[in-house]
Amino acid sequence: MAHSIHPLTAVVREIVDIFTRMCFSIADGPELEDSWHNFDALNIPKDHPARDMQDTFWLPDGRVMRTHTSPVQVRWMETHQPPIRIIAPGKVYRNEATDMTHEAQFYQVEGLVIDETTSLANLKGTLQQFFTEFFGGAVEVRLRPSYFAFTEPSVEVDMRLIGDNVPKKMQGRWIEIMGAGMVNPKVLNTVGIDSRKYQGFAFGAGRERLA
Ligand code: 2NM
Repeated sequence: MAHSIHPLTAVVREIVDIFTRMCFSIADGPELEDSWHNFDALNIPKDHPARDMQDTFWLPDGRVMRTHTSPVQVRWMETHQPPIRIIAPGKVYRNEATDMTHEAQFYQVEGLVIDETTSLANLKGTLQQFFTEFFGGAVEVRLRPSYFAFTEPSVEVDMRLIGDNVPKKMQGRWIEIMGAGMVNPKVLNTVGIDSRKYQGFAFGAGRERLA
C-alpha cells in the first residue's frame, strides 16, 4: 500500500524547512513539565486563570501537561546565551470541553529570537518572510496590541495575501494568524539572560490555523 504523510504532519515539516533555511534551530522538550517552566518562569501569576484545573491537566505531584511549548524556550534560554534563534514545534494540552474547534491535545509552533538589537520590526520582517514562503506569494503583515504575561509589548499578528494570484474569496481579507511580542525583560532576567544587554521577540501559532 502506498505510504502517505498526514497533511498536518506535512505542514509542520514545511514550517521546519522554512525556518531552517532562515537559520533557526529546532528545539524540543518534555510534554510533562514542572509548573515553574510552564508558568512561573513565564511571569504567569499564581492566581492566573490559565492555571485553573479547568484549563490545565495537573498531576497529583504538582507537575502539568505543558499548556504551550514556551517551556521549551525557557529551558533553551537557561542553557544557552544569545544569540538565540529557535523554533519549538510540539504537542500541548488544555483541559477543555471539546467541540468542533477545541481539542484537549493539539500542536503549536513557537519561535524565539534574542540578540543585542532585536526589535519588533525584526519580528514583523521575520514573520513576513515566513508567510511569503509558506503561502507561496507576497503577503502584508499587521500587528495589533494584545496582552501576554511573557511579552511586553504583546501583539496579535494579522496577515493578508497580496498580488495578482490571490483567490477571489481571500482578496483584501485580513486573517488573525498568531500571537507574538517582545520577550518580557522579567522573563530574560529569570532565566539568566541580561535584559540590559539583550532583547528578544517570540511568537506562537497553532498548527491547524496555519494549515
Ligand atoms: C505566544 C505569543 C507570544 C512566547 C514567549 C516565549 C518565551 F519563552 F520566550 F518567553 N515563548 N513563546 C510567546 C509569545 C508565545 O503564543 C501565542
